[in-house]
Amino acid sequence: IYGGKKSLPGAHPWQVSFQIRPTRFSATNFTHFCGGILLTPKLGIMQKYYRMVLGGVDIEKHEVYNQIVPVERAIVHENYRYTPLPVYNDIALLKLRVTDEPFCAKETRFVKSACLPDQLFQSGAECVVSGWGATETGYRSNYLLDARVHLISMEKCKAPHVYGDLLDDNMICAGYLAGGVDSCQGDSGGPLVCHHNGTHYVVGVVSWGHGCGRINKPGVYADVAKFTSWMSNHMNS
Ligand code: 4AZ
Repeated sequence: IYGGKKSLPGAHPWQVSFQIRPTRFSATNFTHFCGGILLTPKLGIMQKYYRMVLGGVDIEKHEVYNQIVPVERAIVHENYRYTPLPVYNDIALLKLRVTDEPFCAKETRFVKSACLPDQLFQSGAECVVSGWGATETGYRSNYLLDARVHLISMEKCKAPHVYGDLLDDNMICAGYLAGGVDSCQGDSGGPLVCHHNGTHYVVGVVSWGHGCGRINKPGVYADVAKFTSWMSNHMNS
């Protein structure tokens, strides 16, 4: 996150840290790979997997509120395509493998599932993006950061000096054309959340962008509203 601040514990209870092992044989030493979003106590969304850590803010610490769950199954969108700029249909569903009854993640003050949008959010809406990705220092953050960003209209984001034809209708831009505040590498898979009448909705999934925080190169997100029927089809099967 560029231009962000340390989040408050419990402020992003649907935020997931997806972690991979550096080597095949090390039992511990998982490291943060990318973000994810808890959709239901049994499902999360993002792009790659191994284990998910829920409820945490400091990924270097074992926090008492952490829930660590392996991934049982991943469903990657059938039209996912990494070019790498742009990334098309950058969305996947991951089923949690929860071994203890009641076989799901436990909803707590620090772990909650996010809501899918049931209405359109207008451009200009103020939303929040969070993650452990790269900051303006060039390094990733061990602490979960968040930043306020605005939804940017397709018309503005499709301008030739912004992203032109790289954008498709399943993407949504957020940030500032002036640069400075943005998501970055390591945040991908994580939530872009907007609130309405006291409810938080996952409007976007961090996906791609030309660098981070650059002028006229805002962050590009998978537009969750365009994938809700794809998600419910695959969640029921
Ligand atoms: C990435 O590589 C990435 N500035 C994520 C977000 C953005 C750029 C790159 C947006 O995961």
